[in-house]
Amino acid sequence: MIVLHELQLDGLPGPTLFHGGLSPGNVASQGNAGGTSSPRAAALATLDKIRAVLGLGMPVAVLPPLPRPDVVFLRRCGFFGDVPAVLTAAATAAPELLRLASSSSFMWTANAATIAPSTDTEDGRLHAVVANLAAMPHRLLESNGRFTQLTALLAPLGGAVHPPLPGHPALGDEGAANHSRLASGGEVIHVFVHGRGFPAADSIAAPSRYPARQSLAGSLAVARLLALPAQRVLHVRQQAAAIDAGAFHNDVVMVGTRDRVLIHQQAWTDQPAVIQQLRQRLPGLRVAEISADDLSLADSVACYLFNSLLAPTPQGWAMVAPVECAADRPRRIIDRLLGEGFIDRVVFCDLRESMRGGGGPACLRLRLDLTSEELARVPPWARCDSARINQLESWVRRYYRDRLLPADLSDPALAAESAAALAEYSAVTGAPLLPE
Ligand code: SUG
Repeated sequence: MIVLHELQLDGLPGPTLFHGGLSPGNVASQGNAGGTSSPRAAALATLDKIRAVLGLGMPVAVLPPLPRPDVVFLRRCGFFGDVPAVLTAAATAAPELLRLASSSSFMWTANAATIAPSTDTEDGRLHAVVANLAAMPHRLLESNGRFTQLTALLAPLGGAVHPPLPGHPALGDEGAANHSRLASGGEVIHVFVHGRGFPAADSIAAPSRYPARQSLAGSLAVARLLALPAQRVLHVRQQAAAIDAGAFHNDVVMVGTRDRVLIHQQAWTDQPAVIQQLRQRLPGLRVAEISADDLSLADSVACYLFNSLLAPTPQGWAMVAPVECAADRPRRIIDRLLGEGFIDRVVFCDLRESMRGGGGPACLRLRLDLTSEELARVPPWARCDSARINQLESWVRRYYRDRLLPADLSDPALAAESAAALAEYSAVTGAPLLPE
């Protein structure tokens, strides 16, 4: 049997990170709209989290930030001249477009793509489908740069990287935030979770407050492109109540990998039947289902317990949880999971800036299950060890501001700092430099 190694792929936030309130249905994003951000604290916290994950014995790779502000996008919207002229004109005529163009939401790498390891696919190749992120205009802008980055990362491994699905809302796809690869007893199932069906044929009530981002049509297309055999695929519907409580992605109420699932009782439609089916098809699967009495949906969204990482390490299962879970009800649940042997240890991370945009530890990484040969072929520009972290920390301290307000986005000096930061990142690491 081929052994797979989990590589965590993290993406760094960029120097223009701000709190824009750009995501309706994301309670944290809405609540922090317009507040002061700290791009520097955000990037340093991501590096601290990576250091913690490396300390658990897991390999990590890192993607550089995407170029922001996205001047290509602004030019396509009719703003011309040099970069300062484009920024000034956009800030005056269409400040909302400048905010979209400046978002650092690519830092939530779980949304970058959906991945199927080479052991699971019909042609024996690793497949990746870049997410179109069509539900949110600021996130839609990530997909082209992501395709370039992931092709550069995965082509040397022999992987097939598929471009994003057409950016139409009917095909909305949010990547691995709505996908889990479960494996136990020699069987594998890829669980795809969607929030809405085909508009004309949807018999299940839609959420009433907030948008459902992941479409069934998108999930079906992604599963096809990943070349997964039908018996390894299961499509599941999110509960409208979970979306309406602020679970804009399934990974806000569930985390699952290999033979472990941690899930809120109100995550899925027909959840008892789906879990029973998973248990039957995956002998030995361990499911920790948390009742609404132990933690309400609203509290789950506030503390992001289910957005913890479940990390298979040489010393057993580790959980990397947000510091918001270190006390009270979520802490009692974690202690119970420790007592039951569902996890063997827990590490808490302070990811305040990311949490303010609605992203916890699991949002910040994309899981890649790789064979030893594939792992050995991860290109040096993406590999991360403690020397690379130290190098990136000093890079962040040189280029990232400690404070930023949305009003600063039209500052040409910020755009120049951002461009200089990316140029140096690429010069130092050899990472591909994307067009600005
Ligand atoms: O898509 N927030 C992201 C958070 C993504 C979290 N990822 C996962 N759950 N996997 C989103 O809503 C906020 C941007 C702002 O408001 O400035 C934002 O895009």
